[in-house]
Amino acid sequence: MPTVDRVHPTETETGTGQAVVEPPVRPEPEPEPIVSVVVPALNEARNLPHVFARLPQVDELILVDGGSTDDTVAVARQLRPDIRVVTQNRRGKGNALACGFAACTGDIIVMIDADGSTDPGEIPSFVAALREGADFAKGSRFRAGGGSADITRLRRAGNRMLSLLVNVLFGTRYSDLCYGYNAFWACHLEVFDLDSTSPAPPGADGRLWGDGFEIETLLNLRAARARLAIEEVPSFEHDRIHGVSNLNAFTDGIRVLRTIAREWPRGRRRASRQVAGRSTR
Ligand SMILES: Nc1nc2c(ncn2[C@@H]2O[C@H](COP(=O)(O)OP(=O)(O)O)[C@@H](O)[C@H]2O)c(=O)[nH]1
Ligand SMILES: [Mg+2]
Repeated sequence: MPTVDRVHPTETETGTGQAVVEPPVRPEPEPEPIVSVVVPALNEARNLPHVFARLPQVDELILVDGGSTDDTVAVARQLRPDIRVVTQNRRGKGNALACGFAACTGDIIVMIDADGSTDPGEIPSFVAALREGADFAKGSRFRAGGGSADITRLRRAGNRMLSLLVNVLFGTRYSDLCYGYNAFWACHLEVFDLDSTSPAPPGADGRLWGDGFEIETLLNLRAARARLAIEEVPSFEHDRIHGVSNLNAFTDGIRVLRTIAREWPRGRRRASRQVAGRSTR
C-alpha cells in the first residue's frame, strides 16, 4: 500500500490511494462592528463645526440635546443631515448619556463631548481596543501618549485623589477616573443599569442619581463590579473651544465622592451575599 506523506492537515486519501488536497478553510473575516457615537450637548452650537469636522466615518451619530437655548440642534442638523437628535428627559450630562445610549442601534457605543475637548479623531483607537478584546475602553489623559490642555490644577488633584480612592476600595487600576471619553460594546449596556425613562423627580433639581457629571465614575465602577475587561486608551484632552464648562469642581466632586460611597457597599453586600450563598450549599 502506497504511503502518503501527511504533511498537510487537509490532505485526504481517495480509495485509489491518491491524495486529494482540499482547499484550505479560510476563517470568516470578522464582520465590521457598527459604531454609534453619542454626543451630549448643551449650548454647543459654536463648537459643533469643529467637532464634526474631526469625526471619522461612523455608522450612527446621536446628539443628545439638554434643552439648548442656542442653535445647537439646527447647527447639528445642518452639518450632519444624517444625525439623530434625542431630547433628554431629565437634566444633566449623565441623563443625556443614558438617553443617548438607549437610542443607539450599533454594536459599539462611543461617547464624546461637543465642546471640542475630546478629539473624535481618536475614535478608531477606542474601537481598536474593543476589537482586540476589551469590553470597556476607557480614555485616560494620564497614560503615556495622553495629556490635557483643559484640566485645571484643582481638577487634576481632585481626580488623582478620587482615582486613588477607587483603586484602593474597588481593586481597580484606573489612572483617570473622571474623564468622559469612553467606548464599550453595546451588549454590556445593562451592566450600567442607567435609567433613561423615569420622569424628573418633583421638588429636587430635576436630576436622579447618576444624571450629573458623576456618570463617568458610575460607569467605571459598574464596569469594574461586573468584571468587564477594561482597557485604558491614552487620550489627549483639548481646551474647550468656545464657552465655559458646566462642571463645578466642588459640587460635582462631592457628587463623585458620594457615588463612590453609594456604589461601594452595594458591591460588598452583593459579594458577601454570594459568599454566604455558596457556604450554605
Ligand atoms: N445634553 C446635555 N449635555 C450636557 C449637559 N451638561 C453638559 N453637557 C455636555 O457634556 C459635555 C461636557 O460638558 P462640559 O461642560 O464641557 O464639562 P467638562 O468637560 O467636564 O468641563 C459637553 O458636550 C456639554 O455640552 C446637560 O445637562 N445636558
Ligand atoms: Mg468640557
